[in-house]
Amino acid sequence: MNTRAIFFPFDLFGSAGTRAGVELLADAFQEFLADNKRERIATRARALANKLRFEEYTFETLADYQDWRGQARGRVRQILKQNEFLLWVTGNHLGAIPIYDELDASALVVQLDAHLDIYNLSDCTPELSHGNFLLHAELPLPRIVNLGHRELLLRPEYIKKYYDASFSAAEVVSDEDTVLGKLGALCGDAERVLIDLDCDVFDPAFFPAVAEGRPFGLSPAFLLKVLNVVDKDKLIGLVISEFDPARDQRDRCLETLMWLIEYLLLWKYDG
Ligand SMILES: [Mn+2]
Repeated sequence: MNTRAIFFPFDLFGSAGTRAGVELLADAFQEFLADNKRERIATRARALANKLRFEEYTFETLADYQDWRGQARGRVRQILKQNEFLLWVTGNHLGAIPIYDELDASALVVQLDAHLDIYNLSDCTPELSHGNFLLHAELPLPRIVNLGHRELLLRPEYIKKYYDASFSAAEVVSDEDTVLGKLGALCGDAERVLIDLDCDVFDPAFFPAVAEGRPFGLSPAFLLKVLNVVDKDKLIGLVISEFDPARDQRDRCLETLMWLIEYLLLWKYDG
């Protein structure tokens, strides 16, 4: 199974500045590929040789935004059909909607996000945005489980309309084993699993480089525990969004994401 690493710097309608995060990660990813190619000592990275394909989109002109969602959906559809592993790095979380559009209920999205993107409150725009895009995604939605949200106001019956399950950061912290057990059961029932990481799921102490950080978040290490309960053969992709490098401190958020990407790829290809 090859990996298609796609850098899709979409950041309209929320979190302007995250486009630069995608560009930075694209550079770092290419450096990672070049380093692996150059290395003469046999390292674990040999397992990745000829498996990774890099693609980068640009949004430089108005024309690039014409039918951005349809274009992206087409590309995602091909990749899913070819059974390639999808690494999709996008600007704001709305840049993940083409993937939600293309998945159906046979897939489970493990969504790590401080927000439940179904906001309909008085101060929210009814137009498509990074805070409400699940209301606009094509039906049927994939099954979605949120981990790490800090939502306090939305009512459970409303959340249940869109989410198979949701575990707030407070629930994760209070009873991590139970949450991971339930997550494992949900993954067991799914044919395919995709991890959707909105960087604002992390606590700002670990990850300051997001536009709207929220306190009481998760630690990056929690993600490793999530990977432990996901069946590797069912995992079809990793989506990353909302990395705003202008707010980074000495590149530690960039390093967090690159380490995670490398860890996941080596885990996938080298056990
Ligand atoms: Mn979010």
